[in-house]
Amino acid sequence: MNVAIVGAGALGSLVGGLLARQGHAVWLYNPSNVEHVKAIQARGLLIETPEGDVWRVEVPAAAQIYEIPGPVELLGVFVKVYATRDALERAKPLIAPNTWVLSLQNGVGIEELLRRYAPAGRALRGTTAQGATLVAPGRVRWAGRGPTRLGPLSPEALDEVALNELKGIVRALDAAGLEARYEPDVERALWEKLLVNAAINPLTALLGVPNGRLVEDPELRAILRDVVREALPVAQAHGVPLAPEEAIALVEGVCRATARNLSSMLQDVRRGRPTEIDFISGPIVREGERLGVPTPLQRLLWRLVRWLHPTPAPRPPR
Ligand code: KPL
Repeated sequence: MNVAIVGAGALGSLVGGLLARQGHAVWLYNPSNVEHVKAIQARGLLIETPEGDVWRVEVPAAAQIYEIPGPVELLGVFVKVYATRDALERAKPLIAPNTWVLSLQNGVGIEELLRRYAPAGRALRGTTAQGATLVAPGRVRWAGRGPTRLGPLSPEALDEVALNELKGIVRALDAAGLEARYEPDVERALWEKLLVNAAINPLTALLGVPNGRLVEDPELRAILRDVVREALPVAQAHGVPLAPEEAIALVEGVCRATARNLSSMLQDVRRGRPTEIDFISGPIVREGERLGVPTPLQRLLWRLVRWLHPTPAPRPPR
């Protein structure tokens, strides 16, 4: 399979590198981290596995889109969620009528964009619990394994041949080590992950603590639970079938499983980068308004994160 990874940072490089190891023809593209690209060009991509091995993967990398021979069969979009439109615009030359466009990005709100740029029915969306950190240019730490779920945003537009092709992609991602499963209900999967991110990411970013502290400290744990309880009815309206205690168990379980991790939002804050808050708290507050579900805690978290770390997307809370 011909693959291009647009936004080959930590997770994108890991996914691309794992596919390349399986023999797929992968290109990594990263216009904003030229050092990373140069390091991969010079000595390959190094992947530190969760078991402590280091794999060296020969995979071509580019900082300019025109260097990549297109079109590709699979375009993986791994940029920060607020940079999706730019990334898709740049990647246009790689997209042909048979290209699948896959996003495993955090948050909710880019689905229309993906539909617009992908050929009919070929926009794929999903979530992953795989952990990756860029430890040095050209070197990615595979910080932890976890399930990857993906499916089509417009399943009704796919015939059986296309659906089988898509299931082949899921199998390829699974064989590469990503624990990938076909997800027929993408919306439910996205909103379940959104609930987790909306609870953990703003709190850790504002407090400057690793994920585990949110359950180890009794006061923070009580706050975390309140945030989950408040957002849950909005997630339920989008198909998440969890009862309050189950939702709390899910979020606390992620805090424990990733106890020493810094959330992606805290990492963004520490690196002085814009955060993804508009696509995490934003959908919960807006959907809450539409549904008549008050979400004052989420609104406050959104405003505080934005106040501390302005984001480029013009979506301020009201
Ligand atoms: O997805 C994450 C993130 O940091 O964005 C969690 C699950 C919170 C892990 O850190």
